Amino acid sequence: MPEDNIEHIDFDELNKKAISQPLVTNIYTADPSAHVFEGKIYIYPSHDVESNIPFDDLGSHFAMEDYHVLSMDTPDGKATDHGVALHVNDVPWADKQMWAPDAAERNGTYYLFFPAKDHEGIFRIGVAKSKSPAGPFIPQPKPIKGSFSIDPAVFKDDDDSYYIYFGGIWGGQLQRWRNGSFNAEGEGPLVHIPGDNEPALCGKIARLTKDLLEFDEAPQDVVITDENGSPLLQGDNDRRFFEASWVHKYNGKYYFSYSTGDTHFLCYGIGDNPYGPFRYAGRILNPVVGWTSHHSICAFGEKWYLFYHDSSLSKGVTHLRSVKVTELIHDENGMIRTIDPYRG
Ligand code: FUB
Repeated sequence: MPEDNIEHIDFDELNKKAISQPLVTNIYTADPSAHVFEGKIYIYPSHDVESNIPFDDLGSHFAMEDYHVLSMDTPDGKATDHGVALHVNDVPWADKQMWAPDAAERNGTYYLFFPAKDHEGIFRIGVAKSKSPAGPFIPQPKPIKGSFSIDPAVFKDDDDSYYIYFGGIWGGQLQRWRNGSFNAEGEGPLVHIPGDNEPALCGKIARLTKDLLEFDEAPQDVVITDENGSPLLQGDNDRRFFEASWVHKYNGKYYFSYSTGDTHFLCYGIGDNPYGPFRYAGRILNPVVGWTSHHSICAFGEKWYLFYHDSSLSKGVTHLRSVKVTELIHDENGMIRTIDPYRG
């Protein structure tokens, strides 16, 4: 139910049909990355604000300036907003657009991974550290060397290796790095995008160094394949990668999930190792109100949960979103049951 349809929506009715309600209403939040730290659920979202920047296909209206951390004792409990955890003014290399972040813990230190545009207008990924999962976080003076694009998600494997997944097309600039360096020509969202019959642009993965502050290897493609093992094509808009990478491990398999962007689905593929390839396996979440869809998947106790967002609280304003949570079910074959965010 993307933005072009919102004038037909009765939001009171829609909210009655919604399978879950915003976790907080004092601020707008989006792109929730959830983790269990110290026995509680910590959520690292974007903090949406009204900037009055006109809507465009590069997402300039997503002009976020800081991050707040939320926490909950249980998935059905009340969420606490811990206030500002990091502000763009405190990050020497960053200029604007503090988009979807993630966090990781190692040896009692918490690391916040976040994208922002640098002073040349190029998205980079930074790291900030704290002794508390709620922050405040102290940023590194420079972004991760060789980092680019948006939507970092950090996955810790059972052998204590940490991997960072990232990338997003259109406003996320992934297509501008297609040939290995930033192409300064042509800002439009579709410039540099492959043709419909070419392999789709891929999200990226790199193992992190032990201190979690740098890439330990050159980023590689995260390939999603179809039922015949061929890479998905760029024209396969209902299934190909757009942004919002996330990885979770279930019964020894690796699940790579992501947003299809302009077709508004959250989808996933299954692989045998963190690098993939990931065989396309289906949809996790049908379209929500608002253009974007972005999520995380997190176990708490015996159950799994999908953290996601929609724009129902702002009555359809695409850049004013609210984080929500609902249970996610893997069936007996390990397939994820598709979730409809509004009943009936
Ligand atoms: O929140 C800004 C951008 O919108 C995120 O980086 C994307 O994943 C989309 O949710």
